[in-house]
Amino acid sequence: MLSTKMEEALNNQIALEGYASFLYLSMASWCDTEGLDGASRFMHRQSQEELSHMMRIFHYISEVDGHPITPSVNQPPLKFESVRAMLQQVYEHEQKVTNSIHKLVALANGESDFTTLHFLQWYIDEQREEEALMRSILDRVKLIGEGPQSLYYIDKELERINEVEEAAEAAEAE
Ligand code: OFO
Repeated sequence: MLSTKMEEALNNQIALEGYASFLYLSMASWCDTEGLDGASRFMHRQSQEELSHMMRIFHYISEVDGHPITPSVNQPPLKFESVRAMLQQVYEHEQKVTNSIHKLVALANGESDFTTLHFLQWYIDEQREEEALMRSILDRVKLIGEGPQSLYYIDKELERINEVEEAAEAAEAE
């Protein structure tokens, strides 16, 4: 059984994960209009992942007899200054999500809610991986630089990451 405070905090996390999904979907759409197919596919994948993070919490709240709340949709930005600025924004959003997960962990700990504490472990690992991935992408984007041809190489790099992630997922499913 969740405390009212824990239920509310988990519902806020649902909204944050949901917004991340919509933000990344909007980024995927912008990349597509810019002809950046690799970046668009990458952001579509990120958007789907966030949706699954949202649903994981949604089902958890139901499972422990709480009431998961479907969040309202906030309009994310439609355009982005550059691919680099967009990726930086993703990284910052991931840091915000990590902070929020850590606050949930602290709350669960303080309430001795060991079931939720255990449930949140998955998110701690996921956020560590996401932040590391985004940091490594940003490092590579910085190395490639901002010249006129750089967009081509950034897009190719993101396509390569898509392929690596897809291969990892396929291996996991076997
Ligand atoms: Fe679910 O916030 Fe990123 O991974």
